[in-house]
Amino acid sequence: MSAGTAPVGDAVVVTQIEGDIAVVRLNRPAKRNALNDQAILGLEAAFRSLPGQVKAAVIHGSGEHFSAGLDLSELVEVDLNGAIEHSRLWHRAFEAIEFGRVPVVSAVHGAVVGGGLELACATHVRVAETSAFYALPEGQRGIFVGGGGSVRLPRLIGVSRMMEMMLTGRVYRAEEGYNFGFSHYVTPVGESLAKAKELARKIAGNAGRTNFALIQALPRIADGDRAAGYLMEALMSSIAQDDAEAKSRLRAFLEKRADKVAPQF
Ligand code: 1HE
Repeated sequence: MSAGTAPVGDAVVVTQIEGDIAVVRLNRPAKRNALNDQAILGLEAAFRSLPGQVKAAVIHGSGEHFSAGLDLSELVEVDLNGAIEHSRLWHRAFEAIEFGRVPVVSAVHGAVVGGGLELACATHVRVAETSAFYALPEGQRGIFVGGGGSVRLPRLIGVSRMMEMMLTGRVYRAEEGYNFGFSHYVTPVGESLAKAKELARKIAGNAGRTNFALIQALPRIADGDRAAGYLMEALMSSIAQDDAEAKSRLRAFLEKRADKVAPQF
């Protein structure tokens, strides 16, 4: 078994608190972590109720795959109103991840497809095992992305590549996905979770206001117009700088007590 571990009880989403990080696990390996309503509601609840001590989180999946995407058995009988509600439910849950209180690192392996890929793309840092593969089979199933994929993926990989993936059913491998932005790291099989936890711990050690600026202000600045962006940046950088935490970190560097920037080969 790779990044996944044995399922715990019946919960579809399991959260464990490890010091200042939360580890959230999709726990439906028999269905390849296909995302049913229970899983989406479980993710939303997990990210909306993180204890105050938690400063960063990790998401990963039990079994041989990160996620097979939407549980297709839930879609067959849904009418138009139900379908809109369903998509809006996913939007709320994934917004709770992307614009929640803490930065989130995903550890992915095996299938990272459809809604599973949309979920991974709602996280801030993605670590993929060499077993990971990416696809948007919605195109072949006669549907469209509904979990925010049309908003998030073009920003990561471009409209053209997303269109090609959906039109042709293209499956990309881990290294290919790394090259165009699906993941920031590629690890050997079985090592993504440890790497994701290491990164989450590092992120948890950042100044709180810096993490806030990165997950709340930066994406809004990037989405908005330049003039508003410069203003927001001036405000955000001043707010971060004004904190005692920033002042003590700056002093530590000037007094040669802080790490230098060093390449990690
Ligand atoms: C499922 C699902 C699912 C597996 N919904 N039940 N996603 C897809 O179109 C991907 C569909 N799944 C697959 O292509 C494959 O299952 C995998 C490549 C992910 C894994 O293959 P494998 O051989 O390891 O597993 P399997 O034998 O195909 O599946 C094991 C069980 O999980 C089986 O059920 P069982 O009762 O026969 O044991 C499968 O039916 C079940 N299963 N994937 C329901 N997706 C908000 S919009 C988002 C829109 C989308 O995400 S569309 C893309 C959906």
